[in-house]
Amino acid sequence: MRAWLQPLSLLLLLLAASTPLRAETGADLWLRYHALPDGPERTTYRRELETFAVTFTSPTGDTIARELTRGLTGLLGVRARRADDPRVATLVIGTTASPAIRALGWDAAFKGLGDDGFVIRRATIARAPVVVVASNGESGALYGAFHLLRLVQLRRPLDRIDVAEHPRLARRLLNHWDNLDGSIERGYAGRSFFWPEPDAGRIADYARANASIGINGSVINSVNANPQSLTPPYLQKAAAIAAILRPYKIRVYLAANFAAPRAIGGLQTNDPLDRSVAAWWRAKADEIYKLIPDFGGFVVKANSEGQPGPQDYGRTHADGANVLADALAPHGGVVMWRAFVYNADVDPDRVKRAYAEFVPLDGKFRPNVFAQVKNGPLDFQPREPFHPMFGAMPKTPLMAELQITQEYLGQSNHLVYLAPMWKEFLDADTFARGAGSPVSKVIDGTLDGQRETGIAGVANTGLDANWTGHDFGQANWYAFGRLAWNPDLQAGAIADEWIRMTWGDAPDVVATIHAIMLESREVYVHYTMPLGLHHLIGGDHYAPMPENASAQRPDWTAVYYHHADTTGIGFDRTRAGSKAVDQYRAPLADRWNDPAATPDELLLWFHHLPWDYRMRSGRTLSQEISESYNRGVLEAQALERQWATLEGHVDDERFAAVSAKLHRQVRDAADWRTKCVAFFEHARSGAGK
Ligand code: GCV
Repeated sequence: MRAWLQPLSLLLLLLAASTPLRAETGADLWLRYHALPDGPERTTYRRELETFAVTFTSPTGDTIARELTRGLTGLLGVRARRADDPRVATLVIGTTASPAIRALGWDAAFKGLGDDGFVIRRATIARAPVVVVASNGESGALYGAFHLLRLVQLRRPLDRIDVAEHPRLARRLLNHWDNLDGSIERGYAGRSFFWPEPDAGRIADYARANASIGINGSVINSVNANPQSLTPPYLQKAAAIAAILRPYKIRVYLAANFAAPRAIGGLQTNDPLDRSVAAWWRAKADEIYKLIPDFGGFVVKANSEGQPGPQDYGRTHADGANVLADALAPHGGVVMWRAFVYNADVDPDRVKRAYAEFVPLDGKFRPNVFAQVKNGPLDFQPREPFHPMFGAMPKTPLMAELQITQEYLGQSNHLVYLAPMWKEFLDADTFARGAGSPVSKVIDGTLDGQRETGIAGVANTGLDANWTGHDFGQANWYAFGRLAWNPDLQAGAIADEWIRMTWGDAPDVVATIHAIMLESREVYVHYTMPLGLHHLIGGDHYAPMPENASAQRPDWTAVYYHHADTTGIGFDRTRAGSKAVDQYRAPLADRWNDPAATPDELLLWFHHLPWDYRMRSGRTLSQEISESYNRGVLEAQALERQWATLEGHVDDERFAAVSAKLHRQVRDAADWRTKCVAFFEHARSGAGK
């Protein structure tokens, strides 16, 4: 047997773990591993888990051992020991490569789990009862170990444990919009831990957190990619980052600038059909794989918001994606070609343009190309219908892009739990193959038989002590990982896990925070952009600016979207308007074409309606808008009051930090109401014209 902790550090760990309500910075995320209360439950866990064996020796095996030592020692208040021999352990973590695991005869259980899946069961080894975490691969053993730690954190009994889990999506990625100078586009939690110099300690902790929720890839630079990121000095840094992430089974991906052949390669052109360009990308891929053998691939933002792309040479998105895909294919890499395009020449309605450019290309992309598509057709608004590309490109794997960083949702000042919004998207029925064709089945490949599957979340992490600026931003990182693993999980269940691990499991604490979280997204919608209104902001994407009419382009204004004037309000996307409804399938197209059949939540997304339009509530549209804003403010105040009841029930430091943020949120909500209600009232009455 081997003890991994020195006595002094053990003492400190135990002391720290057992001090209730000590000040906390939030740095430990949901991996706090605070000691369980003394009692029979803890005694049972100690008996079951005190001595563990990992059946394989590798960097990932060592990572698992370190995490179990840390986690079990903290939770059980006794030094967890690593045994070299599974026969003397009470907990065995292994892969099917190990004779001890094979001898269990569980072959049938491993079928279909892949390398990332795992089983957790009880067994008998050397005539003694053991808990076994077993997998086909080391990644599954890692995820299984974290799953077991989660079960103990949640105080689930292990006496009849029988778990078999595997992820529904193969690539579960974070996209970091981190610039090489260390700034972060739409980042609200401090500077980057990747650039300009990798912060090794922070990156290792980041990797732990990601592995604990099954995230297995990181795009480490912004999609607004600096071509320099593909030059040797930056590739060396990427390789250093990859080395830290590798034991946690996280692959590095890079955002590539389509103009790199000219910008850093000295070529005369970036034309994807030019042979020298193809050769340049092949050589670049070879160079990257020499440095990073498990490199995941490229994400590309092309012909979008001023970024270069194949259309600069009269070529299509498929031509552009394929040249990179061909370079990566021999190494097993993929291209994630973003569909965030909105060329005004394609269609007057911005939300229609991606569909118009991409759907005709279905079947023209190489097999290792994803189209990476935001959840909605505009841009991460508080509420959008799902993007009509989901279900419309059966021959192309679609990678869903969600935004964890709260660009349009109060940034790191407002408490908004995003899982309910993501569930709305994942569960939305596309009707692509008739009723029962949800987005989740488009992206997990089951609807159209895709081999490549994935989801990406734009990260909300930075160097702030608590990682995400707002302590509740952590919940969105956590929820993204859990939904990437299984899109069918419920938002409430995910919240409960996170609350218990992050704040404690006292019933009043769990119930209060649960209620706050589950309401928070709808509250935000009510006081900012109710009834399907969208983009009522200015350049900071934070403060209300319904009067915004003078951005560089019309589709960056607010007036382009709300069309508020004396006749009414809303964007007419019906067959009498922009016809965006017809990018959706029956029966959605007909439903959303008719205001009476459109849910209130999406009404002004699809319809321009008179102010006296009679709502389901009996109120006029104009009254309903004011009512939503008023309600939102009252609800925001209620969130603050609910939180206040937790004083003394959670640690003081985080209590105060969240209280301050909620206070600001209430003030901001009132500003939204004042500004928007007055603006729309003026528009209605024609005042100011
Ligand atoms: C990375 C929105 C954001 C931009 C972002 C862009 C994108 O427009 O405001 O900051 O750029 O989306 O997703 O490419």
